[in-house]
Amino acid sequence: MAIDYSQLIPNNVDLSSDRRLQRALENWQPRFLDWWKDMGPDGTSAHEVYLRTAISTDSNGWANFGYVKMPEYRWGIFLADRDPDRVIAYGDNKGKPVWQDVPGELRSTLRRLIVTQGDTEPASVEQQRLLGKTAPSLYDLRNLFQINVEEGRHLWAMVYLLHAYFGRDGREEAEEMLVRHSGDPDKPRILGAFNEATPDWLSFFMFTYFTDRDGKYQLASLAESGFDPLARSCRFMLTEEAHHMFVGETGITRILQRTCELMKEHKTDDVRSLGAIDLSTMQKYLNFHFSVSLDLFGQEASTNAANYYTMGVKGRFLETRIDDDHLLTNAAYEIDTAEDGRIVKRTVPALQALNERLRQDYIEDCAKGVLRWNKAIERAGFNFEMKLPHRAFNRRIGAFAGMRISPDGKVLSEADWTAHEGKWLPTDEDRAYVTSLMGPAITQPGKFAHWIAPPARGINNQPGDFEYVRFN
Ligand code: BYC
Repeated sequence: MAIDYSQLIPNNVDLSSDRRLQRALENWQPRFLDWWKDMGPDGTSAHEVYLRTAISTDSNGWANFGYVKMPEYRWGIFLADRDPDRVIAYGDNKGKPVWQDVPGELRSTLRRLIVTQGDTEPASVEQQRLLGKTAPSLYDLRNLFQINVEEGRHLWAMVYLLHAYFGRDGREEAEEMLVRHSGDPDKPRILGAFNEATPDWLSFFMFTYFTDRDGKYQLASLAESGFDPLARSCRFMLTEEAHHMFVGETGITRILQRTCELMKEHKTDDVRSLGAIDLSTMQKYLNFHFSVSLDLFGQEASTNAANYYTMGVKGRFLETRIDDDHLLTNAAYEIDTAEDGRIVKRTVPALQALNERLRQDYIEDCAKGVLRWNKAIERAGFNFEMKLPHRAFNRRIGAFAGMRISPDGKVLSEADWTAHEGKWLPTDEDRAYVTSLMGPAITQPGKFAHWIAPPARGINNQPGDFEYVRFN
């Protein structure tokens, strides 16, 4: 269905046919805009940004480029097209038609998942609020803003579901989305990674590589939901997520390229003296963002995850492409877990291991980008390998929470950990150094900060000196 842009809230859900719902969402809209003004990208209301806006949800329509003032971005409600033959692919309800409404017994479970998902979206916008002040180029500034408006739209996607299917409770949850704030000591965001700061562009690229990728895996699992409106919302959100991860992967590649260039030119590893980011600092940031993102998958053995699956609420990554019985009642899965202070392998019922299985899919996906980063370092003629740390490293959720574990997976005493922590995770000094590189935003078209290489190509094939953002 085409998106109707003539409405106050653009949508492809025929919103005007349900006046109550339309009014409720039109009431929420000004509160969203106030939140965007207060908590969204700082001082940007007059900028005109070369943004991609969806005009329909098919492959031709979702990437339409043009200049937009961000507060005038048409945030709306876009669901992927309905497949009338879709059936639940797994669990006790396998083979039954998907639900177009919320089954009563699944109401609180679904609400909770939708709220958890929705909460991350505005959280990330809040985390990135100040980054525009230090953008390394107009190209990067534009990408930041593109991500910000799309995360705003992803919040709309979840708020629509809450309003349309969860009555008064849903409306209350939608209000709370704008009341919790990232890092707020009294009203924090729900999941840990979304309360960490994103104070600099190295953190931003790591976040979009690692944390947005958790988004990909969680959204893909929810795209398998038997609750069809949720599945269709997530399917469309996934099309946008790919660009966010691209920004992360290429951002890191460009920093690595610049660092290697300077190492080569000056025949030294000490690129800090040359105003660039050294490889070991990049590894520490990687360790931090990877481990914090691993926590987002929940417990290694989880009865919640088993229940979501059995009930047909949340599936596995690409569920329909997996060749098994999609019931998993007799299947087993080996997980890493902790016992008596040691890391051990245990075989558990596969249903309980679904969070861990998704985490494993995610880790394998993360490793692909690391391989490409290492190729870039190797091509530049250096012998340094970026590595993903062990899954138990620096965890706060799950079996390894509270344990001290090195990046190569050795259990350490507190003293050993303290002695080495500064080699593995960014220290205050590292953070201060990276922050010191973040100068005032570079706003001249085609110019880049000293510590990052230009991208291989422009957005929508625009030339290198394209004016991605116009300041008014
Ligand atoms: N932090 O049985 P478990 C994105 C709690 S990112 C705090 O494992 P379950 C994006 C848990 O709530 C994707 N608490 O739980 C990226 C439970 O509490 P109760 C976001 C945590 O239910 C970048 C208890 O521990 N989407 O889109 O399997 C930019 C037991 O654990 C955490 C989703 O997360 C944690 N990390 O939870 C913008 C999808 N982990 O019941 C956006 C929706 C667990 O004991 N959420 N707990 O009080 C879910 O699917 C699930 O809630 C979880 C795992 C994956 C979070």
